[in-house]
Amino acid sequence: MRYIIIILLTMMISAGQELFAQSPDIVQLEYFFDSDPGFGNGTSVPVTADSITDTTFDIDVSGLSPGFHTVYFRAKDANGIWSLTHYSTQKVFIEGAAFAPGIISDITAIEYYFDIDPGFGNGTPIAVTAGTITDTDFDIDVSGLSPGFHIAYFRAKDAHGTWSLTHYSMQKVFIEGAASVPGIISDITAIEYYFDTDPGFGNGTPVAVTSGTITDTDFDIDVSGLSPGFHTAYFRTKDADGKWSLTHYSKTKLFIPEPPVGPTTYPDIVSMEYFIDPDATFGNGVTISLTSGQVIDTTVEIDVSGVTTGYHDIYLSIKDANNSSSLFHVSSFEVSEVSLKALLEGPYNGTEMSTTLNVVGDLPLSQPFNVAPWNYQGTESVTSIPNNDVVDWVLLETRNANNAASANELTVSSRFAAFMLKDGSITGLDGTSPLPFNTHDSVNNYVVIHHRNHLGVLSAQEMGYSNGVYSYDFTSAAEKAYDTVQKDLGSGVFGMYAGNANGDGAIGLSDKTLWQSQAGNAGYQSADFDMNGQVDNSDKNLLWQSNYGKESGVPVFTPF
Ligand SMILES: [Ca+2]
Ligand SMILES: [Ca+2]
Repeated sequence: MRYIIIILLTMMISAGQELFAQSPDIVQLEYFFDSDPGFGNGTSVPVTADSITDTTFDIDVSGLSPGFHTVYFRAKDANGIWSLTHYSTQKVFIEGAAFAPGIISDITAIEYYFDIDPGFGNGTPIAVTAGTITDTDFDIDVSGLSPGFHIAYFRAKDAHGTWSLTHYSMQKVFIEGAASVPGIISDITAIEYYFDTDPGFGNGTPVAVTSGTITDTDFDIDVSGLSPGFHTAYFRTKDADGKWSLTHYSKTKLFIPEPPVGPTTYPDIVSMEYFIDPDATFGNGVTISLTSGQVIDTTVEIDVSGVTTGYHDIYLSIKDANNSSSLFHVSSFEVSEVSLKALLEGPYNGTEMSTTLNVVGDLPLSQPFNVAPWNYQGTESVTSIPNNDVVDWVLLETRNANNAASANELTVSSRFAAFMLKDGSITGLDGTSPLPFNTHDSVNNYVVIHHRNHLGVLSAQEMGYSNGVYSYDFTSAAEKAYDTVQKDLGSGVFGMYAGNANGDGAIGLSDKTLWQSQAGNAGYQSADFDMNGQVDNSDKNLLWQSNYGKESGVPVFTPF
């Protein structure tokens, strides 16, 4: 066999020689295998003396043992200096001496072992029929193996005594626990879990489990000790033999959020004020008295005097002990008024109503409707009648109904006493301001006006609404009162019928009876229909008699 090696050698300049000087000629070339026999003792290669040698030569491998060998080369120059020894990266492979080239030897032995190589020939032998190809099934003996996973390794030897590479089975051998009865699955007696890092078998957090070969159980895992971020939960079970299962993990990671940032305690709230449609600068609102604390639970009366009619917003500004303030929108509200106008037939003189009872001081200072049939318990009262235009008290009701016909007493949404002035306008207790309207119903607002000795009237339509003002004028038409129950007072004005001494829904004989009992009396008398301070014949003859039989149009609930 010949190996052909091509080499190119350039002698390196030896120490002491001048740089760039002409290199001395190469005069000798030798090679050897594997072990250096010493300079000049290698196998010599013929070479023509030159400073650069480019030569092709055969190497003699006849004396080499089977296997891989490394070839080394070196050259000597005319000064007797040897070059560095080079080696070929291409190794020389010599087949086994006894081999007949091209003939594959028979496989004569197979052995296997588990996990740890006992050395060639020391594995467990398998019976084999000699042949160049061995296809054989065999049992492997696992009787000596400890519980757990094991890897089986295999190798074969040929007729020349050469071992194959060692192979291993990808399929691992699993040996159950020593106490197991083969074929019988032990009960699961414990489940445990842990997060992220294995604390060791038996050191996880235990889960209550009912013994059984199959355990299908839901359980809570305690994440209270976990740091923020993602965590993996691991689970495993233990059987009655004390063997632990493989450790499984949940593919769904747990995410523990960062705890909220900020102080766990807050500075006390030290002051509050409210604003209506605010100029939101703290200090410009209305101060709310409070005791400093973390939580303020208080009820505040909002002063809306001077607030224009219409919708408004209430804001609350809160300041804490650190002098930080916050503005909150609390709610919206409407300041509304009722602007009503009606006339009483009795005191009406063709132009306006008489104020005689007021002038002579007969008007009571508290609302007079706290008796039957009104039984209104309102506390409206004044220290004095506010002005000379006041004619008398009236009782107002707002009624929230789908239509006037169904606006009976069960639909009353608010009641309040007020003053009627001589021009028919109705005011609050100051005698000038429109009535504040406290009902929160913004639709279906009908209104009723009661008077102590006239027939009450119900608005035939809902009150009109504009910019917070609910208004209704009964005086412009008889039909402005529901059921057209108003008297024509001439000159295009209409008013409530007089003659109803007992204040009920009709002018009848009982009213005359009351007149009879009061006839001749002076003062604030229910039968003084013309309200001149005297109960006399003109009250009966001019008013009661002409209106006898009239009934109020104000609907009354009628149970069926
Ligand atoms: Ca009556
Ligand atoms: Ca009278």
